[in-house]
Amino acid sequence: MEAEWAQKLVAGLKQAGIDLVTYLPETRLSQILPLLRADPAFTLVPVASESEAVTIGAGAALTGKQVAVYIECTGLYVSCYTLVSIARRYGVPLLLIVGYLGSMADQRNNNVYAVSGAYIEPLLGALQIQFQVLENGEPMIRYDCLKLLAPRITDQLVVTSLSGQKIEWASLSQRPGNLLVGTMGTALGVGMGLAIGLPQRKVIVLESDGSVLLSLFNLATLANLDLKNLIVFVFDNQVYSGTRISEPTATAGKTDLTMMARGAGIEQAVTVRDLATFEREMTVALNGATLKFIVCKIEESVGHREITRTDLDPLENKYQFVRYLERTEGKPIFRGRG
Ligand SMILES: Cc1ncc(C[n+]2csc(CCOP(=O)(O)OP(=O)(O)O)c2C)c(N)n1
Ligand SMILES: [Mg+2]
Repeated sequence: MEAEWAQKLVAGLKQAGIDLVTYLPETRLSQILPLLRADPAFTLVPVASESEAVTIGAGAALTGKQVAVYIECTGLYVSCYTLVSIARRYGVPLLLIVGYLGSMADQRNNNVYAVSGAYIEPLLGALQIQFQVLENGEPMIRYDCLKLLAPRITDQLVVTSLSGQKIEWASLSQRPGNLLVGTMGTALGVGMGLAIGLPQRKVIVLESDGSVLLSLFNLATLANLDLKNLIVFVFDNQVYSGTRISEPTATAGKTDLTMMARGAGIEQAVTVRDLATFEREMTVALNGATLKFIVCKIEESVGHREITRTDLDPLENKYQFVRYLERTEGKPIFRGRG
């Protein structure tokens, strides 16, 4: 682990109010230990078994300590018993920081470690422990995400919101299945309509934070429609970038679009913060047959301002799009207009 990320992890723990860490050392995240030890805000409790890291952590949590349990993923196998019989049964809040040995992103992954890593995510699922896999933490920008998505498009329909979403997508993909809506608060609704009308066709919506905030009612409707052929990417740069003065949106404050989507009933809503996770979620979404709502936390980028804008007129785009649907769906859509 790079020193910078160790510092960020420890700073994050401190900011979250963690003041006691039980641990059994491991290799992948070990750079956090000297940092934790050097900071008087943390009490460190070394243990001899990960199972004990949980029981001691649970006892301390019952006294009001804010506890993190730092272990290797193999220690999750060791601590299943105490996680269930104490932490889960008593409902004790514990933050698990787990070195993901043998994960796909583990640079020292080999056949020995891979076996340890292979069962970790299903195990956490079985234990009903919410988790987030953190990759290298590099911030991502929208263009890099779209560059990964563009070559994966075959016959999917893609609807874009405005500003960078539209400009970057139009430059990366000139397919007739693109509907470059380009207005605020409308792309998600239009995408939902397309997905309803063509249930056998995958529809992808490229939304933005300001735009979704303007059409929050869509979330409740979408949750109850449960469209299985719709993928929504929300590129959340936390600003109204298209205005060129980049005023912060509500997501720069306390608002979390993933939580709002979940609250509306879209259980599959997830947040993605780095490119490797984006690629993984995108692949699952493209291959799957279920609604996906993926909030991509991105750094604001202004590269799209240098990209030559598409010369496609909105009506021209509509006709291209509908004629493409007529060809590929084998049915007339514009009837009797001659
Ligand atoms: C209904 C409406 N209100 C205001 C605007 C002015 N406007 C143009 S771009 C923009 C910012 C859009 O922000 P966001 O949806 O987050 O996309 P970003 O530009 O950040 O990618 C705004 C507010 C608009 N186009 N439409
Ligand atoms: Mg924005």
